[in-house]
Amino acid sequence: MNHNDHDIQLMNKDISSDFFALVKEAESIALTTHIHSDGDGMVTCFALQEIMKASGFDSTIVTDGEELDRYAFLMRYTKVQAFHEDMDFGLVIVLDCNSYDRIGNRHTLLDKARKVAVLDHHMIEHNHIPADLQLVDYSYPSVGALIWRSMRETIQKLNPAVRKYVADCVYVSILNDSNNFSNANTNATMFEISAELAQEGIKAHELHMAYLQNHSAKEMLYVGRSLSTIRLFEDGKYLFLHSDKALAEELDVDPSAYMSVTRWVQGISGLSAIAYFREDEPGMWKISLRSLILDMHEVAARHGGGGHRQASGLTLMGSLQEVQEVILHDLKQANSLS
Ligand SMILES: [Mn+2]
Repeated sequence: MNHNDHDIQLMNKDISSDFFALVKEAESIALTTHIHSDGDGMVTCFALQEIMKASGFDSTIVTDGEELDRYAFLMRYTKVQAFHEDMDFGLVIVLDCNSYDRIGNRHTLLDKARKVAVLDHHMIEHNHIPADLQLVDYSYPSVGALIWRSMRETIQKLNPAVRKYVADCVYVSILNDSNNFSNANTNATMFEISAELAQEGIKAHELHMAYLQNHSAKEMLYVGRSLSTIRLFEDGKYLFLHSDKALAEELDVDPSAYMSVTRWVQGISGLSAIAYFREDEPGMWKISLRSLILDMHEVAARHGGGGHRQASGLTLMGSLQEVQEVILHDLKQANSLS
């Protein structure tokens, strides 16, 4: 593997020709995203797969084998395979992720690949994935939005049905990463891109219903039981809640397939920060941090995690009490955003 780092950081720079130069010379192509995939990284994989297919290039989306039911309304010709160690692709395209720390077992895909492309909108972390084509631009609200703008030349030439499909995917990526235009990243760019998507004929209300409101009764029970664990610390400054593995087993659900529980507590008044603890394996807690006033990225990065300044994630090992003590300690030390 021989990678040069091309740092293309200019908003509105079209990467179509650089991208298709890699695609054309690749004998096989994989698309992938970060561990605990979400409606940005995964759905943008769907969109980019369609864009390539429309130009005659076959590709495979490589997952961790997670449940993709919540995206069923966007999966028509989608070609997906769960990762296994024998997989080998000429070109691997990584979306919504730029760090080996967030790619899990699929790092072997990158090690074997002849070429790698990284398209992302997260802050560059340690263990940065070297790439032959890299576009990491924090100014985009989602990686779907980044594709929409930075591959505009290609997207404009697609037939209307494919272009509409891509627009649907990009809109869902924005719904996901903005939590329905309510997160702090909601800005003029987000509305401008959404207006372009509306002009392509997307039905915003239908996509909202299909993506954000299609909860199963079991999912709501899981959310409700998780909400019942809310505890406040330091005079109500920090809100903690959790879902342990036993709850997922009792309800027979795959929580990684569900919408983040944190969206149900964001907006509670008077808080400095929220920490949600989800036990994915016994004693292994995936922790989501949210704050409007403290630097969550710095707290997460201290433990090998990452994300954005107001919304970050990390993983810690231990009992619930142990990991909550670590996070409470770090939140008390956290720097203010200013
Ligand atoms: Mn994203």
